[in-house]
Amino acid sequence: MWYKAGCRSCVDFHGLNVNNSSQSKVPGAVILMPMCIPDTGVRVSAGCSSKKVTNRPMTTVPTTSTSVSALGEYLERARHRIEESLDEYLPALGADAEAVCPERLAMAMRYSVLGGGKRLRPVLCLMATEACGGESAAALPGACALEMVHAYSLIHDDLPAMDDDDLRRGRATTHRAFDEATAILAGDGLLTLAFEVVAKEVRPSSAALRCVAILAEAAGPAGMVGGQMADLLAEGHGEAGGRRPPTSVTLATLEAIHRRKTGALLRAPLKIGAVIAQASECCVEALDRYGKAIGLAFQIVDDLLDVQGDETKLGKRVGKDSALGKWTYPRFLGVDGSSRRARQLADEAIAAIEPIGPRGELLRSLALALLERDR
Ligand code: GRG
Repeated sequence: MWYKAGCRSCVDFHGLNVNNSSQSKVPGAVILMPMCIPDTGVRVSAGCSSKKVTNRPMTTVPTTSTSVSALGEYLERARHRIEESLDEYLPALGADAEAVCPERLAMAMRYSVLGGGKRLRPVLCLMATEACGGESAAALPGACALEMVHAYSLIHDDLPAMDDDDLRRGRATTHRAFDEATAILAGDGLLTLAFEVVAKEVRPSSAALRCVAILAEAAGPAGMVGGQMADLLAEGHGEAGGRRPPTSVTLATLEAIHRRKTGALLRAPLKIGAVIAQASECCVEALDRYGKAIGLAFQIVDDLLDVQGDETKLGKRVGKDSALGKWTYPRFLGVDGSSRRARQLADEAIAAIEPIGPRGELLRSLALALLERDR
C-alpha cells in the first residue's frame, strides 16, 4: 500500500495506492473533491482550448482541491474498461479462431497482456484525452495499443538474450510459460497488432496517422528500442553479442538512456490522448512536457524499488540491478537524492499542465501517486 503508518483509508490500485485521508505523506499532495459534470457536451474552458466539445468523463472531474479517493476510483474503473477492450482486440481462442491466429500464439499474447499490470500507459492516455475535453471512449484504441507495445517490450526484455528473467507480474515470464520462439512471436504479434488497432480504430483518420507516428517514434530506434540498445552497450554488451566490461557512464548518459528506454513509452500516451481529443497544440505540448517529466520520475522510482521494494508486491526479482553492478539512480545519487530528484520531476510535471486548469487535476494527483508506488 502507498501510505503506510497512520493511513486512515487506503485503496490499493495495483501498487498505485490512493488514500482519501487528508494526511498524505507526500508533501504538497492535494485533496480531491469529486464533482460530477453532466453530459452537456459543453466544453469546460481551460487555459488551452480544444476543438472537441463532447464531454463524458469516466467518473469525476476534480476541482482544484482533489481527493485521492477520486483518483483511486478513476483508476479502478479505467483499468476495468482497458482490460475489457484489450480482451476484445487480442486474438480470440477456440476452434474458429485458429484460422485467424494459431492458438498457441493467441494464448501467449493473451497471457502476456491480460496477466495483471498497472495499466499506467493506457490510463495516462485516457486521462490526457479527458484533460483536453475529449471522451475517454475515443481514446481506448490508442490506450490499448500502448499497453500492447508495453507488453511486447516486457516479453522481449525478459528473454535470455536480454535480462533473462523468469518472473513477471508475479508469474512465469512468457518464454518460461511457453518457449522462447513463441515468446518472441507473441512480442512481434503485439507490436504489429498495436499499429493495426490504431490505424483501424482511431478516428478521424488524420488523428490515427498522427498517433501511428507518435507510437512508432516512442517505441522505435529513437525511443524504447534505441534506449534498450544504449542500455545494453552501457552494461558492456559487445557488438558480437558477447559481454565486455561495463563502460564508464555519467548521470547524464543514464538519464538519456532512461528517457528513451522507459520514458518514451510513458510520454507517448499523453500526446496520443491529446491528439485523439483534437486538442490545441498548446495542450498537446503541455501534456508532452508532463509525460517527459513523469517518464523519468517513473524510472527513478523503479530503480528505488529495486533497492527497497518487496519482491512479492512487485511480482519480479529485486536487487538484480545492484547484484549485476548496473547503472542506476541510487548508485549515482543515493536513495535520498534519487527520491528528491523524482519529487522534483513530479513537480515539473505538475507545473507543465498548469495551462490545462482544473481538468488536469487527476494527472496532478497521479504524478504524486507515482512517487509512492510499491510495484
Ligand atoms: C526489449 C524492445 C525491448 C525493450 C525493453 C521497457 C524495457 C525496454 C524494458 C523493461 C525493463 C524494465 C523492467 C524497466 C523498468 C521500468 C519498467 C518499464 C517497468 C515495467 O513497467 P510497469 O511497472 O509494469 O508499468 P506493469 O507490469 O505494471 O505494466
